[in-house]
Amino acid sequence: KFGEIPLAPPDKILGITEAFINDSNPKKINLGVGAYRDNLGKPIIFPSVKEAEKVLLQKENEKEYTPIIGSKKFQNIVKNFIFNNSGKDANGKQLIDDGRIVTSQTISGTGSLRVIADFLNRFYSNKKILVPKPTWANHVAVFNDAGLQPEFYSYYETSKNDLDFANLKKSLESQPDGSIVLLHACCHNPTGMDLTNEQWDQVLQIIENKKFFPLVDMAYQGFASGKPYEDIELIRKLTKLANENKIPTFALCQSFAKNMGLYGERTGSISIITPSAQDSKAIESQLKKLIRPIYSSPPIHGSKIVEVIFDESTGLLPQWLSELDQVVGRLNTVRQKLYDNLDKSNYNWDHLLKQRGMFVYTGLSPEQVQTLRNEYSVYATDDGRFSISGINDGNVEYLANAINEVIKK
Ligand code: PLP
Ligand code: TYF
Repeated sequence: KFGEIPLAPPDKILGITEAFINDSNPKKINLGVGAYRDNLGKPIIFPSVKEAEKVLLQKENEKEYTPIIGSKKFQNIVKNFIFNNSGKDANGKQLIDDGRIVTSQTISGTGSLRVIADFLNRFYSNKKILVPKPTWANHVAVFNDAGLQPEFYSYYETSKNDLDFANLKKSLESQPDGSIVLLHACCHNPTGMDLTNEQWDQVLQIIENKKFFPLVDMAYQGFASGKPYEDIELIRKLTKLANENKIPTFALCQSFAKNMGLYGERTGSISIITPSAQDSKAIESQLKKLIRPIYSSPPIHGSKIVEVIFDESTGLLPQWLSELDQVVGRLNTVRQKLYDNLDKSNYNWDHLLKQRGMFVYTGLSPEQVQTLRNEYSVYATDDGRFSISGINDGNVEYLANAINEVIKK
């Protein structure tokens, strides 16, 4: 009955912004949500995106529904962007040419995760999905709601502020064959710590041996190196293994929210690598059947922006890549500035410089995070994750000082 519906707790990440808004301290800093801010603390629209919107304003002459899985043009852009960078990734190209990749536009990365989770729940033999500990909180919520059974594998050792690779391997090896395993492509959320190429090789060997189904989440492509084409080493390894039929199938969730700043446009994709072109036909048809009764078809504005940016005649692709590089450059600068201003006499902060992407995973306790919030109006999630785009020249010293005071207590 409606009168008996219990109150749900606020979202662990988005709830932080609500508390931040209600704080009247002029020095307050929001390090909660992972969305980019410039050096003045303001959200941005990439100039290349604005240009693309101008093109659309002039040329767009319909707002028709796009097909259930998005336009062919968008699908092909995504396939080539991720699996066949400028024709240079022979393995990805082979999979595309062989008709072994089914791509659908989705409602950003979250929608992509939900669609593949629903799909796996419907068609995959195994419901267990292994996720790193820790992982983005919404992963667990999405998989649970889709009827899968998330379970953690070791990933990070908070007491050492470092990856726990030995236990990562052990915990994967102890799992039943055929489980689904979630991998963060780069800029692991929340820790910012990724596996090295050699470590990926070892993990992929376990995945091959145990016949796991890899599900890759790539929300931060470009944020590790500043260059999207350099951040897809894991995908390159997987496409090679798929061609060799060692890991014949996997799926990839991708989003333009962060790297093109299209957060609210909800523009992303799911790609499923299948054993054969014939399987692709069936899988694509089932994907349509699954999506149609949920939201029928995806929104078009964001995907049209992507289409214009990738249209060579506009010249916007190199512009976007250079703007993305600048965004990542600023994040690296504030990461370094925060590090420089932290008191290292009694506390080791070196892990901050090993982490990549939008976050630093400080290792501060929930109590210390609370103190930062209550006494300094510094808002971060309870796990000690700081979204560093909230840091800028105007507040980095205040922030570092607040942290220095809190760890003295
Ligand atoms: N996956 C991870 C790890 C994320 O951090 C995010 C967003 O923060 C997403 C997926 C999905 O984001 P969106 O739905 O905005 O594309
Ligand atoms: O900061 C994070 O990890 C994310 C960001 O619809 C986010 O939770 C916020 C809203 C949304 C998707 C992702």
